[in-house]
Amino acid sequence: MSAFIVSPAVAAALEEGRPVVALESTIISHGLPRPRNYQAALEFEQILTDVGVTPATIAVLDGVPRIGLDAHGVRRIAEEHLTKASVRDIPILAAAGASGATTVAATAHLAALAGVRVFATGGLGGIHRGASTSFDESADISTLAVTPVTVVCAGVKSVLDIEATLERLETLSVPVVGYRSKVFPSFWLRESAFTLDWTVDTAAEIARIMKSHDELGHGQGIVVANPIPADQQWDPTEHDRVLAEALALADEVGVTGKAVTPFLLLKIVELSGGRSLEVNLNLARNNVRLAGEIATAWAEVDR
Ligand code: PSU
Ligand code: MN
Repeated sequence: MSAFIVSPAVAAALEEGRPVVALESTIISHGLPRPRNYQAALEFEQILTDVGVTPATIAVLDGVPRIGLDAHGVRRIAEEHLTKASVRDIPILAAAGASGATTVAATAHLAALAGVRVFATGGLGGIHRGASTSFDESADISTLAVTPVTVVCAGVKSVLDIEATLERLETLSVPVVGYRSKVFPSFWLRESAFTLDWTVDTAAEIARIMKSHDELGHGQGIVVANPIPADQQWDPTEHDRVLAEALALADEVGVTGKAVTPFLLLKIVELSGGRSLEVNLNLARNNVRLAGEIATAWAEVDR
């Protein structure tokens, strides 16, 4: 028996060379407030299904890593209080028969094991502020150094150290391309202070980069930075104010470790009266759509 289960729909699509996009479960369990998280999980899958792409939402359920969930599984990741699971937690959950919501790192890892090559998320985890003393660097980054998955994201949140995150991606030789943008986005905002070396304008171009990368790389992932459309971004002034408050609160409360990211995400929604949530949902939808296009182009290239 295989140590993980690929759903029948995902297995059939992979077998027939049809497009598949991986979706993570930590964004659902820990990144979005209830009950909007459940609607979002269903909606992300629907966006893909509508364009003929098979969604593969990934989680560990009762000790089994699952690539592609059924309706009951999607409900579980939204409603149960699942532990946040990174790559290192997967074997422990498996041995214990326990469940977990997978982070970008864990989702990318399981997607790659199953042969799914394109993954959509909201924002990538990254290097935290103060990491030079706390060593708080998301495993999302180190995992992408050894995992051949193309991740579509809206950059990383400005609660992180964006510059350090980009430096680390460079060190780890993970290609980063901006989608129709020369500037690395900062999640809720279209831009950050950091420009990118490479811009792509079409999904087909990204699929060709994936092909070349397979032939010439050493099995790293690729980061596609997809800024939210200008008319959907968060008001920059409110953004700066709320972020400063949320960071100060995290300090005050003394949150550390894997609780930091979920704490900040949910505090920011609260402090913004829900406005950051609408932006978060829009950028995630936008990433899912682009990932669908990339997977479709990849299915053509990978014949
Ligand atoms: N960024 C978001 N939303 C999220 C996350 C990050 O905008 O939900 C989640 C992802 O699952 C990501 C994880 O993989 O947080 C990173 O957590 P940490 O910083 O503890 O590695
Ligand atoms: Mn961390």
